[in-house]
Amino acid sequence: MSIVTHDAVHRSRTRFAGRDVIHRWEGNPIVTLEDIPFECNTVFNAAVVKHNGEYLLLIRVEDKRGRSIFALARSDDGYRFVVEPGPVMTPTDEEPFATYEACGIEDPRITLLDDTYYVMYTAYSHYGPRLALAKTDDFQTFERIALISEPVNKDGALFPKKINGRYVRFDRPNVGSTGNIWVSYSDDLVNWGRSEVVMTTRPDHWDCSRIGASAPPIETDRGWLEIYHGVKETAAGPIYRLGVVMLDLENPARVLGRAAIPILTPREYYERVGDIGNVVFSCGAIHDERSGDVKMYYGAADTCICVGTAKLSALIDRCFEQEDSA
Ligand code: BMA
Repeated sequence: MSIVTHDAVHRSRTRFAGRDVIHRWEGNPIVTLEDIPFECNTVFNAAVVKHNGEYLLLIRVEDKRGRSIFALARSDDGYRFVVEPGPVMTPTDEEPFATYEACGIEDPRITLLDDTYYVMYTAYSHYGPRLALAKTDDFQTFERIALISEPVNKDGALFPKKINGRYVRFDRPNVGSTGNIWVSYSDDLVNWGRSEVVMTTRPDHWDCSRIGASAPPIETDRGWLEIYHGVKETAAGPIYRLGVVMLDLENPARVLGRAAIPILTPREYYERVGDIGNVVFSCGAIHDERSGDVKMYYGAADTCICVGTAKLSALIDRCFEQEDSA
């Protein structure tokens, strides 16, 4: 008689997971509800930055009433994090932000640009999601700069460099239930325009329903490497996966190579089961120039945070693989 134990199932899942170019850390998940020292409902995803030698996660947490807020976690090694006792950023009472953050602040992305840490995030209200920008020196206080899009727009990520003297961001205006990745430019971080579509959903792929920028882009010698998320609507609901694309350094609306297959797809139990199952959703990655490793942080099933690694070179290669090798 053969008894299939949970361990055996888990081992086979882990082998299966080797298909993804991102290697999941064996200690995943790294932040769960039990790690948050204050009461809340669930843990979504996190922006990441290396600051004074420490890894910082700015974590989207849903409070007990159901609005998202941000908590901060610190780590020396990028794997073991300690979450600070209280939230560091919550919806403000100050206008004009208060009206548009009434339902919460979501999906932060941190970019270091000209010695300033910027946080681009989604301000959520009953008018719909729109993009907002704040800055911080210490990750304890956040100065709001501006609301920088109209609704419905999400997945804003600021580039770490100006291009031709202008600030650059990705965004994702929605058209009904679909949406594509766009790029917009600004002289002052407040007024944005010259918007252009970067890339669209692909009808016959894993990213056929909606796409959006995930991590702020990483500069490489082949172009801007962007880790993005793609959604496929199915009879059982959406599946969120992560993929990569390479964009021209001078003109990020020009796609140089786009991987046919995802770099990470939900397979593990903690990615399959949670508040929203079958979700891997990244808001940030750290590239270590010395080792060539990328640590990608991602929310799993809108319930916990995980980390996975890959060589930068492997992610770059993926962008240029031939479609028929998929
Ligand atoms: C997106 C964002 C993410 C979330 C995902 C799946 O729109 O809100 O934070 O992980 O949906 O629910």
